[in-house]
Amino acid sequence: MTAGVTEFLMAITRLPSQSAVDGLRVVDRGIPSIDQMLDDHADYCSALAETGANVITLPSLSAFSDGHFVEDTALCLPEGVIFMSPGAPSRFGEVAAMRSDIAHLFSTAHQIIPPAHIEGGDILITGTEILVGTSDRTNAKGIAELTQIVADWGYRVRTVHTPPGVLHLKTDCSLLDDGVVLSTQRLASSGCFSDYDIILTCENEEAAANVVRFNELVIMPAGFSSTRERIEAAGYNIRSINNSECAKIDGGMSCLSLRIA
Ligand code: CIR
Repeated sequence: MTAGVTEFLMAITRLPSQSAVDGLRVVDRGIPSIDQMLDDHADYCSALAETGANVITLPSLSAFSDGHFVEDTALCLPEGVIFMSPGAPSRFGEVAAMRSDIAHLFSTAHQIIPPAHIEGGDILITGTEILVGTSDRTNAKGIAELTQIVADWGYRVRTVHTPPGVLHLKTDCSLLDDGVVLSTQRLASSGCFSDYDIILTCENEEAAANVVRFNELVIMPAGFSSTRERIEAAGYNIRSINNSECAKIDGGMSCLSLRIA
């Protein structure tokens, strides 16, 4: 399963709705500007498309304030798609919408069913394994269902622990390359990346840990110059995108797309 963990032909995104002002958040950091969020979303989609990928942008879902965080609704693998079971009740309906939009792109589709819960933000696919973080959104039943589905396709799942108070596993880490991760110190210190080369985010730049390696680009949130320098020094080609508005509702770079090899 080593091929294709950083190479993608297609990405699925969804336009933010005006209702994103009501997106879920742990801490109040102010009301997001939807105009700015839409500009940032357009930049993000341009960066994906610049790599040669086909970028499909789905219409906004006014009934779902977090609907543009498409990553949490599905896991796309070359063998098929697995629709998630969000742990946040307000997000559950997003999955049916995504299923009707993208199931036809895959030869096989599975659905995780409650009380099993799992969100895509807790899943990190590397060249050798699938890491899944337990969190407030992802439970043991969700991980067990996923493990059973992907075992038939030859994938090994390893459960790790998302640090306390952190929304998703990938809030704190990203794959930069096959065998190379970007991680916060608080996550890496658990030892979960002992088999990987690790680039740590710089002090007070934990929010830089959620990036997307997409073909030749590392798409990262703007404003984290020390971590950016560190990633660039390791030879990666960075594109930074303003994330001030999505950050107010706990969203980052990976949440905004489903990536299809
Ligand atoms: C939520 O709390 O569900 C959204 N406001 C943010 C989701 C971020 N998704 C992700 O990191 N994959």
